[in-house]
Amino acid sequence: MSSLLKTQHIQELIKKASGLTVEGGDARLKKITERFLTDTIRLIEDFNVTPSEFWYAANYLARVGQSGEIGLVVAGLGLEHFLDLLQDKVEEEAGLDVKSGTPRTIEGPLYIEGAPLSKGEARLDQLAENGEVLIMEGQVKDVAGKPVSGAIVDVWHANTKGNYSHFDQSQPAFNLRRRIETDGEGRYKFRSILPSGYAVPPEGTTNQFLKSIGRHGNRPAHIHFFVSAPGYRKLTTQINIEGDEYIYDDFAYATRDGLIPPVVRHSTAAEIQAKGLNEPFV
Ligand code: MBD
Ligand code: FE
Repeated sequence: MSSLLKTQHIQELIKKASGLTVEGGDARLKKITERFLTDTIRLIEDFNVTPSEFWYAANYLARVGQSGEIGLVVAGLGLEHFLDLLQDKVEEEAGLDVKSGTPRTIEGPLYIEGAPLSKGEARLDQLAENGEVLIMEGQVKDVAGKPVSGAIVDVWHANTKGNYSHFDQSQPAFNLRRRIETDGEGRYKFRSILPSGYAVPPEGTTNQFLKSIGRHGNRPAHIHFFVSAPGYRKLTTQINIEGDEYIYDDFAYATRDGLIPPVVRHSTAAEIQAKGLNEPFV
């Protein structure tokens, strides 16, 4: 079959529809629109997409928007992970040291700004939830190994059901979300409960698509971090909890080497108490 895309009429249509034949407007947006239309028309022609398939897809995108799940779809398609790999490459080509530090990985769609801020340490869990006690401590260093005092570690994670406060009405505001300012040696410490893995809403628009292509919408148990300090670029990353069945089968492809720290299990209450941070949030 001959290609409509290659005809003069369609080539002119794409130029006109992209705003390239008129003055004014954003030049970069025009070129991107031209590419978008060219690639979309090529796809429709090559796959013989029918009008009913086309309108089904358009309606699906509208429903994704209405459901508030666009961030989930982007993560599930691996596009958010792709942006990380691209940023690594951009920084490496600019001569920055991207290998010495903690790797970046995706933010995801569930961050909420403005978590309570404290110095040095924090307790994240506000409910008497029957979770395994989690204590994490560390030191923020720059890529040269120098401790960074006064850095902000903004941490957020799911509860034992895989749900995040703000998106889950059964949790109080900012449960399992805190900002911790590192001490004079760049150290931070927090106590919380061990999160469970996340699953996309089973009846949602993301899962509808994932099921249609034979995939699942599960993430391994993980904890998110933004680490920022004046004069440094912000790090967006996560850690995974080792041993999780989805650790190398994350629907959002966020697991990276260097982001699976060892988990040390303590068997007695006394061992946990000795770690401190025993006062619950009030
Ligand atoms: C999450 O908790 C998450 O971290 C990502 C990336 C996508 C969906 C849910
Ligand atoms: Fe998450």
